[in-house]
Amino acid sequence: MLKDVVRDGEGESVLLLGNEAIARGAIEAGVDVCSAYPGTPSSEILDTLSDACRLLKDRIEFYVEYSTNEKVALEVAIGASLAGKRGMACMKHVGVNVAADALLSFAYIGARGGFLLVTADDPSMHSSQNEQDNRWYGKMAKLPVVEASSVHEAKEITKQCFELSERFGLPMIFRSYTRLSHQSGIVRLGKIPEKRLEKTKWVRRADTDVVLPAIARRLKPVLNRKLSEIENFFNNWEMNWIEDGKGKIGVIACGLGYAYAKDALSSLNAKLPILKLSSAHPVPEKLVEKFVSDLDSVIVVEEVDPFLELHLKAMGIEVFGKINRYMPMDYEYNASKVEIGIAKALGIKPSKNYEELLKKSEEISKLAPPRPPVLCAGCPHTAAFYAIRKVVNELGNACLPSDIGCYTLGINKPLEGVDITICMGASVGVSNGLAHVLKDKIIATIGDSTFLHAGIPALINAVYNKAKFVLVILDNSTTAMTGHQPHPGTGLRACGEIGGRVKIEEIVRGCGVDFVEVVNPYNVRRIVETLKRALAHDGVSVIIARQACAIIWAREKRKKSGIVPLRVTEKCDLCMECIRTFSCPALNFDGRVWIDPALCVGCGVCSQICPRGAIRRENA
Ligand SMILES: Cc1ncc(C[n+]2csc(CCOP(=O)(O)OP(=O)(O)O)c2C)c(N)n1
Repeated sequence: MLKDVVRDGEGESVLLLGNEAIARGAIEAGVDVCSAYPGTPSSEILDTLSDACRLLKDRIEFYVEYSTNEKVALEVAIGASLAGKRGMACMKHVGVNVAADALLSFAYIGARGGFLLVTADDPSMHSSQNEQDNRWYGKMAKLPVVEASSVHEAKEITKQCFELSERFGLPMIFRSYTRLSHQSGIVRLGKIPEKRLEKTKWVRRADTDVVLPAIARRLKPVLNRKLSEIENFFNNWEMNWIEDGKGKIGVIACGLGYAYAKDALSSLNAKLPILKLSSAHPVPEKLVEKFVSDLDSVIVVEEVDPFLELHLKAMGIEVFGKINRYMPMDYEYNASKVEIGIAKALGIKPSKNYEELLKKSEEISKLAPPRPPVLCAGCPHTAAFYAIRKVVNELGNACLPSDIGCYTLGINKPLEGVDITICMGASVGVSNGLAHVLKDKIIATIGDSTFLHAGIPALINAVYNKAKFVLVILDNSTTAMTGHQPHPGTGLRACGEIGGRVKIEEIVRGCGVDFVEVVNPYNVRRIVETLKRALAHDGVSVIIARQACAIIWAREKRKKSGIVPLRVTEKCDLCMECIRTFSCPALNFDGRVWIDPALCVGCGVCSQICPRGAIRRENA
């Protein structure tokens, strides 16, 4: 909990969320600048630091910001490092794709003040569009990647990363994942240093900081040298260790894989030798050689890709891993999956009949009614998608590219407002391509945070290359999906101060779009009519559907005037139009149609949809 993150209790043990532990590690390291673009499972790191910087300001001063996207976040932390300060940028795994351009070149320059990139991977894709393993970025960028096997280690390793970064002149990458970021564990607190964020004097070092080809050519071997220096260090790092055991087969486990392997070995009652690694890249080869010197083969426990496994194979070590199907190639691990893999490699039976257990659990889960995630009651995105669907039904067909955010749930029946989702900003980019080859009309949707993150260049492209489509910016004035973080359109900042507010309509006009209209999606007739005019416009047209996120809006309303829910009157003749076409979760049917007053936020959209005029405000 936050109170424990900011606790001044050196040596005390507290229960922290993995992401809180990472935040605490950065605080104990005396971080100067922290930046992030939110994304599950990384978001709570900066959310925590955003609160902590206010609570700790009399003791330790550090700067915190939500950046417009991950590339900017990374560059903010790079700026701090180049000025000799400690910088940390946090993002989810796919965020590193956005930031990669800066990362791969900054690696050549190297860190001055300690630099840490935290990437939170999402094995099993609990809330992500892919399952990429960001250790490959370490290999590609020639940067160290470290992992933790527990929440306490996450704190300790985060803290150490800043020192290691300064000692070796290397930007460090800490790879977390959902099960580490979102688990709670005991953490022994260290000291919170006392420090001010003093401004420093710029020292020009253009011979390393300007990566012109001639300079980059000179820096490349320097980077390789630094990487082998840190590999030497990792051979003796206290976060990597060997545990003795019996037999000729050992286990090499990386990060959280170590925790799974320990559980699995204990269930199997097998005392195999273990090499626990927290340095995923570079692989400390001398330590590995020492470990395998008495062994015939090793079982590798790592998530997601056979990253270590390939390296070990290249070292000539016989491996039981993913490639030869002892360990699963897809999805996250757990203790039983690892136990099954280890048992297979050892030629013994697992401690339980997991196949039977799995079959039983599948049967049991079939008994539970399916409960797919839905847009909230009163969500303005539902109203916008309702209007889009109405217009599309009149057209007969249309293509509906969309983007990533709460609104991706518009994919479901009856709205069916999402035909394509790829990555943040792609709705606009893909519409550009579709516009040149499709007969059908195109109505794209994108959230406000996503538009500011990655939608703008593609919109400029549409103006420049005359791509004709309608873009609806679903502006709920927050980054709802990841926990209501503010963004430049809201003007609020992570440090709690008011910032400069960027107006989306002004950006859109500035991009050269001449059809720009702001509508409230709760006004169904108006948004339908605007969509029709936008479709008739010759060129790209933008509608900003602006209405605050229902959660925030309803919270405010409850505090002020209170919510007056809607109710279904006796005029209802069970035509079912509201349930069939609008599907607000507050609407219910059990022989009669009724509205759950506990869920209704009083947006009134259902009353506009009802063809019989049977839905009215409670007090009307
Ligand atoms: C590159 C990248 N960074 C972060 C995320 C996590 N993420 C998914 S959607 C989203 C933003 C959602 O905000 P907005 O576009 O305003 O839509 P809302 O959820 O508020 O409807 C974020 C940060 C991601 N999927 N990809």
